[in-house]
Amino acid sequence: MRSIRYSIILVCLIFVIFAQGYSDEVQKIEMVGGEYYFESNHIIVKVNVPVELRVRKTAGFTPHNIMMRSPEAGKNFRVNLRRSPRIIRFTPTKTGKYPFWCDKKFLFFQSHKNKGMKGIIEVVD
Ligand SMILES: [Cu+2]
Repeated sequence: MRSIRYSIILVCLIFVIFAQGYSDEVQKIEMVGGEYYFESNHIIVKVNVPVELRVRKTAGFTPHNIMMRSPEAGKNFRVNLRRSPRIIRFTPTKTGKYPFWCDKKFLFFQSHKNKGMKGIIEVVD
């Protein structure tokens, strides 16, 4: 009788451990960067839930990147874009609106950011 009780407890424990492992939610977002925009340029994510951002660039020779400089909110990266998606993972740790942009610039021309290649990640509760 005692061993049955222990078996049941053990099975429950294993179930709880597995359930936790699989309940990890990930917010998957796809994005495209081109001349001179991001699609989408306004993204809404939940705070403290991991984000997987898949960003690719449109055809063409103009180089693009995507960057964020909000380390206080868990977002700090600069990734060059390619035709195949680059995967950027982060977990937003604070609510608010945080900018992202492309900082590429050709000679004395305007930066891509100033031409409109920018957006906002809005982190909500
Ligand atoms: Cu660009």
